Amino acid sequence: MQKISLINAIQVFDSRGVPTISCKVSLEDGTSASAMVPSGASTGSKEALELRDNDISYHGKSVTKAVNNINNILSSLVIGKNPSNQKEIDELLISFDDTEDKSKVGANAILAISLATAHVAAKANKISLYKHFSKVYRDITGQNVTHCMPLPMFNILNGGEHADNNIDIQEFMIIPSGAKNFVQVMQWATEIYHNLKKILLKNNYSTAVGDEGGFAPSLDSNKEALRLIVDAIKESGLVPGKDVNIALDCAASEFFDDNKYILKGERKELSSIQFVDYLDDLIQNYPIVSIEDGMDENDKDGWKLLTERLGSKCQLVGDDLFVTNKKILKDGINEEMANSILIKFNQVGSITETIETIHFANQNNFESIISHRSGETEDTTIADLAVGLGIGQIKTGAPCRSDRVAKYNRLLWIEEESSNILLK
Ligand code: 2PG
Ligand code: MG
Repeated sequence: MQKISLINAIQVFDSRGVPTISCKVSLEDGTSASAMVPSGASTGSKEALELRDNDISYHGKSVTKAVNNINNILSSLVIGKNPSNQKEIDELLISFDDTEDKSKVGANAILAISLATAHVAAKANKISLYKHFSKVYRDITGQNVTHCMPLPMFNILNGGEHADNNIDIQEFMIIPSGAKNFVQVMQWATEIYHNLKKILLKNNYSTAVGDEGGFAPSLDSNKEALRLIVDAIKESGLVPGKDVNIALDCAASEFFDDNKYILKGERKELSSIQFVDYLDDLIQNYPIVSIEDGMDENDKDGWKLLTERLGSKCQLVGDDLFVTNKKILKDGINEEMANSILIKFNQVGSITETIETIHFANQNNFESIISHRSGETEDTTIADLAVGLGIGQIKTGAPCRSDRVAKYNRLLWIEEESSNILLK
């Protein structure tokens, strides 16, 4: 195998026009591949550190320190290494940093190299990236994977930190659960999306979109958002609760203050118990099968109550709660919080640690959902990660805006080229 001969990184821009890192890894024979790092807006407090310059340029958001760390420091650690040895490379970078949150060199710097290394290794071995990810999973865990196409959660109505409207719940997503293949998944999702646009227009609501490509109208309540989505599903000739289900990401940490869940859009202030009742009521009245971050990340009692009350009838996903961190997930499982985990590799900062967390979730019967960030690029690595690790679910925004659609388009090509890979 050709060894790594050069690593270089530059500052590029994400879907919000905010600086991020693009990193290219080259091998001795000139083979090269690059990858880009995403960035969140509603971040969990225990996420690995995204190193930014915090000076006057780019409103403090430039990433030249992280870029320089790659070019001037980290590159020398991995030059000469075999790019197929993902774990060895990630561990070298992690141990050089030697902080809990990767704050010395930046999780964005480490992840950029980690991702680009996987891409160049797949290219050098002349295999698809998803097949390479299966190999890396086997190297790290000793276990084989059955490939599958993931079922997406399409975020078609945006609120919270991702939109300038009055909706408190951050993401209203549709899941085309009854579709027979990924082509049909996309047809249903886009038809519903465009019917929702027509319904919003008919009601004189805005059809401007939020950070993840979903519509961002101001509405009377979260229930109104759900009603409009159910109407759009029916208008598409599909049956809510059978063909298409609904998932929510409350991102509740963003509206939890002074021990209260403050729904500004509905002028409500709810205790943890009352907010669990509120979510229970939504589940009973709408075909909701999954709720992410239903409680604030530090409201442990709220999470336990939510899991006890709704855990048997709904997927409860920990995002800010677990931040893709195996240790934090372990504690959460012991305390009986949630029943599944959202996976974002920039929350933890390397492919190896991401895979270790997914493996731990698998061993504990926790479902994993592979996820984008609200600040994205045209990088499609997460599509291959989902297929290669046999993860049945992905969320990567609305079927709108290239930063979101790029991942869905990549999945369409994977299905086209490998007809034996089926929806989970
Ligand atoms: C989330 C994500 C992605 P952000 O909360 O799940 O949808 O948002 O990247 O802003 O954390
Ligand atoms: Mg979330």
